[in-house]
Amino acid sequence: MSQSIESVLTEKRVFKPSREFSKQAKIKNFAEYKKLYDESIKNPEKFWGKQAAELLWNKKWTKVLDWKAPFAKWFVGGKLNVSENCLDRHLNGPRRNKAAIIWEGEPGEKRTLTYHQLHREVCIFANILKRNGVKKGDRVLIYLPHIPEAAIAMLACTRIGAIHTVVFGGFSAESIKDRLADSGATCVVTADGSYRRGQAVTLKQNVDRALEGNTAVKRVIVFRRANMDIHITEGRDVWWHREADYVTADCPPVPLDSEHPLFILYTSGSTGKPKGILHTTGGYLLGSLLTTKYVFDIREEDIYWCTADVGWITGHSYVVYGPLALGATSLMYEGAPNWPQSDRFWDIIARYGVNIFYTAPTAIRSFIKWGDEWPAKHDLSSLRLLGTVGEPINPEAWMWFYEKIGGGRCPISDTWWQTETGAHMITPIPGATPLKPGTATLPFFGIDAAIVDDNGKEVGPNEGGKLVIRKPWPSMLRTIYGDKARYKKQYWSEVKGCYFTGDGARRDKDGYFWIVGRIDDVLNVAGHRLGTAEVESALVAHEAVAEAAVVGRPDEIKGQGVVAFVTLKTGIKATEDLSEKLRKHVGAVIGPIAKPDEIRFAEALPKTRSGKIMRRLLKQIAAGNAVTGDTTTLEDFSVLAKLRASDE
Ligand code: 6R9
Repeated sequence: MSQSIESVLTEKRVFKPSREFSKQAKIKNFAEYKKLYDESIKNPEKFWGKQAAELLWNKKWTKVLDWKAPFAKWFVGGKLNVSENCLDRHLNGPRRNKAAIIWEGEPGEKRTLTYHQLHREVCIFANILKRNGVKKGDRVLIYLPHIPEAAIAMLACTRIGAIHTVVFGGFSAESIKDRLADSGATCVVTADGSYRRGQAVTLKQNVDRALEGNTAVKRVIVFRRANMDIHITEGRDVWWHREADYVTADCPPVPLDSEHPLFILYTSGSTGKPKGILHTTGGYLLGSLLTTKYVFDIREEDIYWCTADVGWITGHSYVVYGPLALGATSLMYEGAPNWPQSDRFWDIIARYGVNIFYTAPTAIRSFIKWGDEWPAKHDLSSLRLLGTVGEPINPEAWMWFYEKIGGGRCPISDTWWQTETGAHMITPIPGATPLKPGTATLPFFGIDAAIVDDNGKEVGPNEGGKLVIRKPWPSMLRTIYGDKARYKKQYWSEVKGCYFTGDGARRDKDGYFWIVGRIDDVLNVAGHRLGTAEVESALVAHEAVAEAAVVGRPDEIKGQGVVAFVTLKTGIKATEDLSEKLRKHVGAVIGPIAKPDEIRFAEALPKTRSGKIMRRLLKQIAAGNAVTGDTTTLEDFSVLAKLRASDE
């Protein structure tokens, strides 16, 4: 990892936005960015207070920030409704009949929902929720494919003040079960199934399994997507389309406190259980709206496409809330990028005339592997701006994206941020920021980012350290749901007075941030966060396993792959078959993305004298490197020798 950072730090290529792009952009040059940034940092409350006018308030706030570190309240006393901001306020003008969501299913169906239509669907579903007993403050778990109904269900929750928790459709029954228990959800919204690479995926069946023994969930609302035969539990399960017959399309939005919880989204941390990141109404919406406006520089007539699934924070902020709050047209595609063949994305861009395209480095690396002939077949000239998110982008992948997809004319917004930050934090402003391949460049307005050493002191140019944020910002997480102590410990105790991101980074002489990656026990597999402890817990839960240690190893496409070192219970034989069983087991417990790429059986794991597994050594072994550095605390040297031997 540090080697790759050395090489990117010597990156000399600089790409300035073209005059043509800048002329029409919201922020037109670097001086303009700098002036606004400096003002925003000198007096953040004044800055955010002014920006809050972008939202529609039912009652204006009286105080911008109430900061009792590390607990923040933004826009105190204000009242607003997210769905009213995303829908109703666009209805009295030319946006009324503009496409809000353009959707394409994997098998090829097409749907367009105008703002008027989306508003109507959201009102109907909000009434369905109410009819089924959902009230303000209740938690609703959404487990849907990437279809407009996911956005409709989310917005319907916000309309009545219910708190949604979206679970990615690729997650397992076990994951749903954990999230139901932690959030205390009383209603689940799901579909019979979904499509992935031509295969129908059973969603309702997973929900049924997750609900075994659960008495808290009173209703399961099922959308028909894949015409599958499913089991209906009478008294608990209802069909979305049948319920729609019983309600009207009239549902006034409920004015909610700025700090009313908006959603909980679970993400991996350094322990075995994912944590519920809580976001609230006013600050989150302002953050997602402002970044969508400035970072994607969206124009009224644009077609904007973010390829993320709504099950991730990127889907929340940049498929649904940011673009809709702004009155933009957001494109959603349900399926895989290589279905039915490797040019599906380029085909979509050409057919809809997409202007702004936001995707992940792991996808870009796959595109490169599939070959230049796929994008070359399509007219991509509608594109004006590109974006990436999820992990550091290798400079060569950046260059490929810039040239082969952007035709050398589109700026790339490499956006660094997290589930916890709610919105972009370090990112170019496309009309203003000179770009260097591989860096997310500079902080967004109002974001005070810094790199510090172990003592919390800011480091000099090109010195590595911990990436922290020194001031609160509106779209920050408010807590870990139900666990304030963990929130404090996880984010606000590593570096005094600062929010600790979990990432390592450096700044170059121009102040640009180069993110190295996680420095905690979190892996980044194909842009998705995965706790090593989560995979370990899943493995240890298997009857054959005594102990497990999971590490990442560099992977050309996924960024990181998962390698599990496993010791078995006495009498159990290490076989190929068992290895496959364990991989499947992890897939079933967490979800397919967590399946280890390799299981390595070992007689023992290398440990320090105090009993801590020495992951650093395992990482080196997994990557096929020689073991270097300090091994003096290693309990039993023969363990290391054996692990090395098994490598040969
Ligand atoms: C939005 C999202 C957050 C972690 C984050 C970092 C990595 C995200 C990045 C990036 C380098 C970028 N990350 N964007 N690293 N450059 N542009 O991905 O949220 O799933 O919570 O992951 O992803 O390591 O800490 P989340």
